Amino acid sequence: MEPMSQPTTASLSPALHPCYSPTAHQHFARLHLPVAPACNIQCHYCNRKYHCSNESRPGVASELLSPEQAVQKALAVGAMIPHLAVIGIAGPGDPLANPEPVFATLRELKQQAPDLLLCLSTNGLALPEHAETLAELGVNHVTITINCVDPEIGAQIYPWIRWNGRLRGRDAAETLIAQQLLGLERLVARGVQVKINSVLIPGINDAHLPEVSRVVRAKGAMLHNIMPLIARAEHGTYYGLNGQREPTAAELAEIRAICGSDGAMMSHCQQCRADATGMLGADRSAEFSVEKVAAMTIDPQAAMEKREIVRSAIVRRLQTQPFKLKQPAHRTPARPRIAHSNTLRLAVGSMNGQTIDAHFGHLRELLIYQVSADEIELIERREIARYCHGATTCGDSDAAMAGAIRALSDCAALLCARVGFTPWRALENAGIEPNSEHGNEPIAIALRAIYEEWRASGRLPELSMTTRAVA
Ligand code: CLF
Ligand code: SF4
Repeated sequence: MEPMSQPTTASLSPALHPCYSPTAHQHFARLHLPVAPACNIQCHYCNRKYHCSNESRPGVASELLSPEQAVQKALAVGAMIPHLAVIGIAGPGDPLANPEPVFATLRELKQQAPDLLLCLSTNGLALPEHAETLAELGVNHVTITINCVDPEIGAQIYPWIRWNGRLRGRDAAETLIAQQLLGLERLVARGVQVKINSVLIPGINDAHLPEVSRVVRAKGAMLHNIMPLIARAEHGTYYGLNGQREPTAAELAEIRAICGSDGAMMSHCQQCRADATGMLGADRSAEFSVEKVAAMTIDPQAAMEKREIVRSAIVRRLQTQPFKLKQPAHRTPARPRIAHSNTLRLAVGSMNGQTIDAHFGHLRELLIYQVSADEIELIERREIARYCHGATTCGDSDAAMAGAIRALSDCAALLCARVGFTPWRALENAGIEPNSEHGNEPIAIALRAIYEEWRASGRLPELSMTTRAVA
């Protein structure tokens, strides 16, 4: 088939990926194509199902697809859901254990839907040998599931891997980890954006995940996604059948906070099925069965043009939020500030004044914004003492933290590129929500996303939390 006309560069922006950006997932959809039935390892939390429409967890799909069926489905979904941004291959097995159908699908998609981002999720065992091919095929985003970097821990998660026959126990885990880290390095060297997924398994890798986070970030992973173990007896997994417990929400939040102090952390993952379709958390896969897709008439060129229009409109709307800049006040006012209802007062850590680029510990100034449904307004700049002076010359960090909390006392949340674990806890204890999910995003886009989250969850205050005096 003739290749489609080429999309604009803007249309391929990674900022549109709903898993890599906490803002994008509110506006853009993704599609998983289940073309990869086999796997080359066994995880104790996995039991794949290929013909199941009831369970919503990784490794499950309603029907397997051939590459031809997969491409037809992608074109159909891309026509019916014009805010589709990403096509991913995530199973039900491991995509790189099924290279022929996976690469055939990706190759065809690159020709027929060049405006869509391509994504793939793998256990990493076969990644080093395929990294080059993935980059050549235009796979811009790859997720590697890395649950440990210690083979002793790995031996409790992976009973075997397929490697010149079968390896078991510690040897299996050691080989798998080495392949994962080598694959990560090769992808990063080729400019692919790599995210690491880790399954939090209480009593097995919980205390070890900060080390995983440190190692993978040092090798260039841009995002870490820690997901709670799903272990139910009815799923028939080893862990489910043997009473391995799932983590509590508090345990998950704590480990995400610890690992998030080192870099970007994903916390909106939906642990999708292998045939997930649509927005995260709002699955539409039932509308696109093989039978239904076969009955659809699609014009791929017209569909791509429509996607471009819809995508550009969303991006334009996000980039042109009303954004008034008032003359900043350099001193903290000593009087209460009364805000209107349904507004949110949010603090931002930014050195360049455009993006969320600052580490909390390095801040000397907070940018204070008032956000409403129609407007984002910079209302004030508040000076604070720097919390962190480097490893060897710490100032009075307790006093600096106390001062920062006073300066933030009328704010619902603080957005920074990074917030360390100790200040994170101190902020939470003071009722101020620390947030490092929007690192390096434009301030207006990040603030709008936070406002929409609070509005959707019914947390917008009647009168904003701004009636307290700011000393
Ligand atoms: Fe799919 Fe994964 Fe690509 Fe996203 S899902 S292959 S990166 S397009 Fe996203 Fe789903 Fe979580 Fe995966 S919410 S399970 S992280
Ligand atoms: Fe299942 Fe994925 Fe583990 Fe393979 S790598 S056993 S498909 S969870």
